[in-house]
Amino acid sequence: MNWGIIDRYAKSLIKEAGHKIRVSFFSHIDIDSKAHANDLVTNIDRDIERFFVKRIGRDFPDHKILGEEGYGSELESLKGIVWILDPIDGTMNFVHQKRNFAISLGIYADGIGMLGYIYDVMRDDFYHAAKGEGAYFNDERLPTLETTPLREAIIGINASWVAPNRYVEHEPIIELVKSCRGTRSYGSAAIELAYVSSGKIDAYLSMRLSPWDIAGGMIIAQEVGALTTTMKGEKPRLLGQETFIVARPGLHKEIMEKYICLK
Ligand code: 2AM
Ligand code: CA
Repeated sequence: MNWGIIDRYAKSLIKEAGHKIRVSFFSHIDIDSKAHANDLVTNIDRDIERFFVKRIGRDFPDHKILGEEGYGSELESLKGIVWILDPIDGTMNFVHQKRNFAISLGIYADGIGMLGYIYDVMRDDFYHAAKGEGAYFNDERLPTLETTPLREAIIGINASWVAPNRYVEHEPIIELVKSCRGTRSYGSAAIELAYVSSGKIDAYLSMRLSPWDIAGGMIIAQEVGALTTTMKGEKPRLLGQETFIVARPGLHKEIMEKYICLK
């Protein structure tokens, strides 16, 4: 397998898709909801996923695609080469803000992350990594992350996990929020993973993420030495919704040991 060719191909496909998304703001955007009223999807999410599926199907017919909008393959395992795609991660931001969303793509070979991409479309910021070859922010090599104590850390967390919820005991999370330097919530798991990998925040946690939210970002995170696990401390399986945490190495342990109590 020539990963260099696939890497160049994927980068140019993502840039082309980003251009399509920016142009879409000049046309009418249809907004629907999926599982519930605030779970948004638009015709652009669907068009962009179809664009990837068509191109990859034409040029790499033996590769499989797992995409949020369901135009790819039905997968029961990650055998073979699988492109895990979120055409727009942060659809609510796409609809309400016209910024703060990303294209997220991870390319896996028999479940092993080989190439990871997060493209912050409106900022034209591109985060990418190849297994064993380091991670990059645009053309800049990202340094290996060192640990930060919680009291000096910025934590990416959605406020819904600080309120009573069905996944995690919220009192320890209140303590977590009080013990860190500050919190942020960007509304795109992919962007938060990119921000942890590039040192803009120090950890990100969520109780319910899908494979396409994290597949690209996990490969980038791994290359800079960030730890990515479920809240049980296991490797994410990337085949269904899971809890998720990414953090600088020592900070991951500190948060998991002191503040995470799953229900
Ligand atoms: P999306 O925009 O592609 O749906 C927002 O906090 C983050 O969580 C986004 O990355 C968003 O991805 C994701 N997200 C929102 N609702 C979700 C759900 N029901 N299941 C999994 N991920 C979700
Ligand atoms: Ca999405």
